[in-house]
Amino acid sequence: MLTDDADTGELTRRWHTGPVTEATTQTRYITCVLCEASCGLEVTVDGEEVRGIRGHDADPLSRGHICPKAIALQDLHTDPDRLRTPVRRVGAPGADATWEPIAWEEAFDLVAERIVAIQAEHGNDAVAAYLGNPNVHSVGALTHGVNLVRTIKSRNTFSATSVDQLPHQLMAWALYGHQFLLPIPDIDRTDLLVLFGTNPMASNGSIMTVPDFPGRRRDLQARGGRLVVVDPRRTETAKVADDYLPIRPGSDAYVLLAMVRTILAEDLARPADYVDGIDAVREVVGPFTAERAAEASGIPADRITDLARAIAAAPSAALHARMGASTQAYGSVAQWAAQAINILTGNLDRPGGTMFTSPAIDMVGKKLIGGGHLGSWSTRVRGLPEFGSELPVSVLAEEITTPGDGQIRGLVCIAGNPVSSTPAGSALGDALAGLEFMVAIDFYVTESTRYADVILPPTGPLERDHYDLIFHTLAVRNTARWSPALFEKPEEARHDWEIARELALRIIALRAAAEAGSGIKGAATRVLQTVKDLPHVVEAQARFRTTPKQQVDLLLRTSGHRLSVGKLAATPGGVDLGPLEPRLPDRLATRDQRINLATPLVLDALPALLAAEPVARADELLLIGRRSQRDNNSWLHNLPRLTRGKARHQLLIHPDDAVCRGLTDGDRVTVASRVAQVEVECAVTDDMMPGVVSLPHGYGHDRPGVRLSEATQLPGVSINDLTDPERIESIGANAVLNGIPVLVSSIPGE
Ligand SMILES: Nc1nc2c(c(=O)[nH]1)N[C@H]1C(S)=C(S)[C@@H](COP(=O)(O)OP(=O)(O)OC[C@H]3O[C@@H](n4cnc5c(=O)[nH]c(N)nc54)[C@H](O)[C@@H]3O)O[C@H]1N2
Ligand SMILES: Nc1nc2c(c(=O)[nH]1)N[C@H]1C(S)=C(S)[C@@H](COP(=O)(O)OP(=O)(O)OC[C@H]3O[C@@H](n4cnc5c(=O)[nH]c(N)nc54)[C@H](O)[C@@H]3O)O[C@H]1N2
Ligand code: SF4
Ligand SMILES: [Mo]
Repeated sequence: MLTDDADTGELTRRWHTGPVTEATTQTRYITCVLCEASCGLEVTVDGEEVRGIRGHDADPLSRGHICPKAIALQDLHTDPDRLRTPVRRVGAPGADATWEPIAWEEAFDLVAERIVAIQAEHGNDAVAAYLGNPNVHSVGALTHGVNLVRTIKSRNTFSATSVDQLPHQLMAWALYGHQFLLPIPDIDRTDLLVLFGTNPMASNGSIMTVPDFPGRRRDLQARGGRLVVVDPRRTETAKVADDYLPIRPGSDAYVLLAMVRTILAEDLARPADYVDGIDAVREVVGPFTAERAAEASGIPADRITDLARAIAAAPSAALHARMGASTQAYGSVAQWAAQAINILTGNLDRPGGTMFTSPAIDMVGKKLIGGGHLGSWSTRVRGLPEFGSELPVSVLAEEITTPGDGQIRGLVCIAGNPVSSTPAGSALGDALAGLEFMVAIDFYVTESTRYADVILPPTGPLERDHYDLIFHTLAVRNTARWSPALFEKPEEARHDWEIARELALRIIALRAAAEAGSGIKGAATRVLQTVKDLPHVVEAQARFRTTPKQQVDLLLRTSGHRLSVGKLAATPGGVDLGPLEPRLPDRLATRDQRINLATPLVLDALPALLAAEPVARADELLLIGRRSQRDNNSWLHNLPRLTRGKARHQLLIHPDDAVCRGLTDGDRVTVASRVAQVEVECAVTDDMMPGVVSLPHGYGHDRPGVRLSEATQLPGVSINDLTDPERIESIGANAVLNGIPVLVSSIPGE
């Protein structure tokens, strides 16, 4: 039953359940969709109430693992801040705005009409789309949301990829022929795991779906294997490693290239016979000596060469460079070199090395994801390249504010919070305020969605079916798991995919009517009725009306594994398809099914890297981000189960850097970058490398108009107010989010 919630006014409605009349306790098995680990959960429900959430011990992938975020799924389900009906903003964005509930049909009509009207007047590129991270965690967003974006037909399509893993995809495309041929560390069998710029003890892994990293790490060490961590902060993962090497932010490319050089110079390379270009690589890495790397990174030269030798000598080794190594000026070079080390030492495609998965639904083999292309078009203002049909999100603000042909005037923001997640977020917010129209598909009024004219809230994670199309492809073990909706959705609610379907069909209908010059007028719903028999409208309806469940079922049935949704649903925890298996060279998507290591894109970037100067002046520190196990990017910061406990928003600073600025633990400081300045408390800790400070990513909810009733429980500022959209990665234009030069100073009188 849906009733108005008196406490939260017109903004939200709360789902009240009736009294439980009989003992209805049931145990159900679902997938946690909050992070890449994709843990299997065992949930006890009583009617519509969650009684308990624990890890599912018999799950072949996650083996009983769970973290605090999954426990908080029940808070998310009942969260009074969560929107349950579409709302329309009344008044300018900000503290005084009010949000008025509107009916779904009215909302769909309004949104479709505005998108089509802006595109009719200014061209398709005038409406942009931004897709945030949770899209990859929702099967309906992948089956239907992506098609909605295609329907919008705008070159101005952006996503969280360009503040995250773009260099991985770019190098997978360049080396293996497909942006999603991403080798995964075979953690369960490796003898040596080397991690650059990733903190799986908190993040639970990335581009490595590795539920229970803590347990798998213990197993690794118990069988005599070693873990090495390279990171500017002594992270939770560094603390459990056998070896920890502090590295100056932004210098990974030098270190990794020096390791490539050592392997080649000392004749340690044992690549497979389908690898070409080694002589060319030997030549170009010549100047990237361990001494040069030591100067840039602060890691002693002998430690760098020793690490390279250790990888070459180990029976098996997997080097994985992730978030911290990607979001830097030479992130693609770093990713290339990481791949090169695995390839050259014979660790690519061998048990215990890095391997390609064999997912039941093979998104690559079935061509469900495009292979990738670079620079087929460029951004209007700065001329930065597209990759895989997306533009780098660092240009979003300038593309909105710079007048001229192709200027962005409308935005469709799907499961994203770019004000919090992308460089110079506050400035982007100012730009969003100037849009003619913005729609958000989201269930919160956030730093970003507060600028929307209309917010369309989809069902939450406990109310929808799920099959992990992406993370089965990136997992450390081959399994297949169907996750049925835990609760029926309320009748009035809409799934992500239903919202995408309704918008797309209306947009198609309005365009069809305009093209037919029929003069058909009226609300989009009525226009859709009128044109529904036109052939391409019939085709679109068929495409959008197939449910995600039907699509997954078809894909499973044709997978060659004799699977179906029904079969998986009857197997709680899913089906185990075994450990990763060697797949090369057959799996390669390159034209000649060989790997050309001498990637021209990378080779061409090396002279600039060699000549690069340090980015920070003597009085500046380098700012990096961090994640806590109890955070999830920019959301869930209002859920009681995750916001209790010790403060974790502070600027972390090394004691030497604190002393010379007259700072003591807990002082308030200003942190100033080229683009902005913020004030925040500091915490003094020798976990930080000297010269480096850290703020968590996804904080700073205290902004006018954000509607999170508990937001004050998590204070803090947004690191992305300080990051700089002018700092971009040299090949693919990924955002540089780490290693930002900042001035840190005490606040006089405090
Ligand atoms: N400085 C710095 N910046 C960073 C990072 C960093 O480490 N440092 N990390 C980067 C990374 S890796 C990422 S992935 C990005 C994330 O950046 P974004 O993807 O832009 O932001 P999220 O915080 O994931 O916001 C997700 C939004 O989706 C909504 N949402 C959640 N679930 C659903 C759903 O099922 N459907 C819909 N429609 N909406 C939903 C939430 O309410 C929230 O508003 O941030 C990046 N930015
Ligand atoms: N609890 C939790 N889990 C999450 C998320 C979350 O927000 N919270 N977000 C999810 C998402 S979207 C993603 S993409 C993954 C990311 O998962 P990870 O890749 O593990 O990302 P982070 O935890 O941000 O770790 C990045 C590390 O890089 C380090 N670093 C910063 N700069 C540099 C540098 O220049 N060089 C090197 N070598 N290291 C550097 C940082 O100190 C940090 O420890 O986590 C996912 N899981
Ligand atoms: S590790 Fe990730 S997938 Fe597993 S329970 Fe925690 S949030 Fe969910
Ligand atoms: Mo991410």
